[in-house]
Amino acid sequence: MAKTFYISTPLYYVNDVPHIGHTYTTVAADVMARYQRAKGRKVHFLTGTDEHGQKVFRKATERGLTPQVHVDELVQRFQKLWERLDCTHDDFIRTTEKRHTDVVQEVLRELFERGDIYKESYAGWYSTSAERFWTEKDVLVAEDGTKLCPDTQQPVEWLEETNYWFRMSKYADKLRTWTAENADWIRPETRKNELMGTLKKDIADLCITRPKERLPWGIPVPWDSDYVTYVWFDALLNYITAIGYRRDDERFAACWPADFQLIGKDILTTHTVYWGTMLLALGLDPADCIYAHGWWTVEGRKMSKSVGNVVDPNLLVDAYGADSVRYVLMAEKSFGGDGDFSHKGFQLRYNADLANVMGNLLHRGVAMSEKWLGGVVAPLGVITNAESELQAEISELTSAYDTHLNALAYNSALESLVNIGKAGNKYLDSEKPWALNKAGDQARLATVMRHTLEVCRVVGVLLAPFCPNKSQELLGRLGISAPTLQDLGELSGLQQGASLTHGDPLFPRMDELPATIAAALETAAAAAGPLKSLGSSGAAKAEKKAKKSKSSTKAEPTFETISFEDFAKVEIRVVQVLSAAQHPDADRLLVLQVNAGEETPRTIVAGIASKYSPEELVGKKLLGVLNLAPRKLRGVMSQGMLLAASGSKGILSMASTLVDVAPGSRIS
Ligand code: ME8
Repeated sequence: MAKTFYISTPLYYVNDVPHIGHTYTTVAADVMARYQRAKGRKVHFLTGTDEHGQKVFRKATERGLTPQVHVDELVQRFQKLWERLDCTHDDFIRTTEKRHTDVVQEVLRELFERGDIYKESYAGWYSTSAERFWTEKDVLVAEDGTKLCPDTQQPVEWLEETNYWFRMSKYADKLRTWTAENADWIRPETRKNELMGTLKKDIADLCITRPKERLPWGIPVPWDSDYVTYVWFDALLNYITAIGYRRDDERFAACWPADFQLIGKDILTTHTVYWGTMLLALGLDPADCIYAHGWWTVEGRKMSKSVGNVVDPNLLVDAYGADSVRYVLMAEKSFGGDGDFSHKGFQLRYNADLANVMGNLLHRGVAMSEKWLGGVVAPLGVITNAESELQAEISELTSAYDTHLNALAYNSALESLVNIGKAGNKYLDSEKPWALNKAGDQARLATVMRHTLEVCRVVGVLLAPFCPNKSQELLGRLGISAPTLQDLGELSGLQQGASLTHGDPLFPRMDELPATIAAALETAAAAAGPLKSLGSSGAAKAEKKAKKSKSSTKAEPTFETISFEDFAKVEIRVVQVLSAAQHPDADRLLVLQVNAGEETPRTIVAGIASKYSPEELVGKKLLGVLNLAPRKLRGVMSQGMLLAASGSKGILSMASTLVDVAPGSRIS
């Protein structure tokens, strides 16, 4: 049976609001899936959502919903977005589906029975943000001594727990050999080098469960109901459970190994070291190629909910249309490298490639044929050097497009496509059909217009994987209903005499940003504005006020302003006091255990003993700064700071919220 071309995206965390990062990977996979289908390959394109884990459970609880109801609702945001972006995935898998969970349990049992999974107690640095343990040598140490998760750069905490472990170390050598022998397994080269660095170090065993009492929302370990599998061991297996592993051997054999597994560079280790060893343990080969693409920033900054610069792809589709979004994302940066998204950049790219080159060529070709040749596809006529040269150039660019696209060099493929459009425009400029018309040379005029339209056809066909709707419209205007990649290099594929349709510009120039985008940018600027725009005039006003106050009886406090971005960095959350005790070595201090909405309680040491007794604080919901670097206060490590109103005589009141809200709620 012929091998099915199998391409996958990561399973996105269902809790996250889909943004241009997710869109980028899924559109890249879709472009490739469409291109392979156009080449006649049978394709399986898989995407989906990762639906288990602590964060999902916590969010569902906050909303007063069961986790399943919560994820059933949230998954639609991804499903609807992919529909709006015309993504043609053949399957959308959710890790909560039975077809997945059943097979995960089967795999777990098999690995356990053969000794590749074992139970052991462990103490290590636990990262709540990455939901995984790290060893002492893995963790990063901040300047102030705080230990940080190497993946998320968030603080880690010391945790001791009994869990099940996968013997990843046992398969490390096999993975090293696999990496050495399969040059294309990890791409691009930078990521491969990164992996080689990781593989030079010892590979430890992998903790693959969490106690159910700490993480109730996961796939139960089949032989021990006190445990559930940990997110990665569950989620990674989707790539094979979705294609019939242990359920449909024929289908599985046709698809696996995957041709491409597309991921972002953030999840390289999990997809190489974890996933690679898991597959080797199951006696399966890793994918042919895992491509870890680069990272998008937005308007020069890391995308972040707290900064408020997360770009909603729905807004982009509303304003620019799905095809333009797909095109610009794929054209704006090299696949392996990082790139910055800006609306100005979007407009420039759209105008430069789509409006000025491809749209313009089509407009010229059809308008001139209408004006001088009755609005039909003219005969090829007598070929001169100009057509032979054009033919050679188009053939070369078409094959460059193919080479680039096969190598996932999307932006280079599009560069070749734009160059095809440019070659068509250049040909038209140099052959001057207006002069031929004036001179009454109808035969030569027909040849030139026909060849111009032939270039439009090539543009239309090669645009299809990126801009499926515009491509269809373009080709429809040339009288083509079933485009094909066959004979693309030949400038003779149109039907002589077919009617041409002029219509509105295919890619109208965008001289101004769409109103909705301009409004969204204004709102974002206003949100960040008041503090930022204080700038010099605000500072001058504050200074004036300060000077004035010197002469008055009571000085008004003056403040040094901070930027909105600085404020956004502070994580203030509602914390509930679980227990409180006097500090063993300081009368002034209390040592509190608080629930901050995380998996384990935090210890906070606070200088509030003069105002509050330990007993009266238990159960109270207070406000705490959680991302202050942990520090020792008289020998006890404090993982945050409580907020309180204070006056000249010390603490007046602890700060809290007006109504009862859940621990972990963010104050912003
Ligand atoms: O990691 N630039 O899911 P996730 C480019 N559930 N791509 C980006 C991006 C950015 N700024 N931000 C996100 C998970 N992505 C796990 C995966 S797989 C079995 C489990 C894209 O929702 C990129 O593809 O955090 C990245 O790898 C992925 O979204 C992470 O998605």
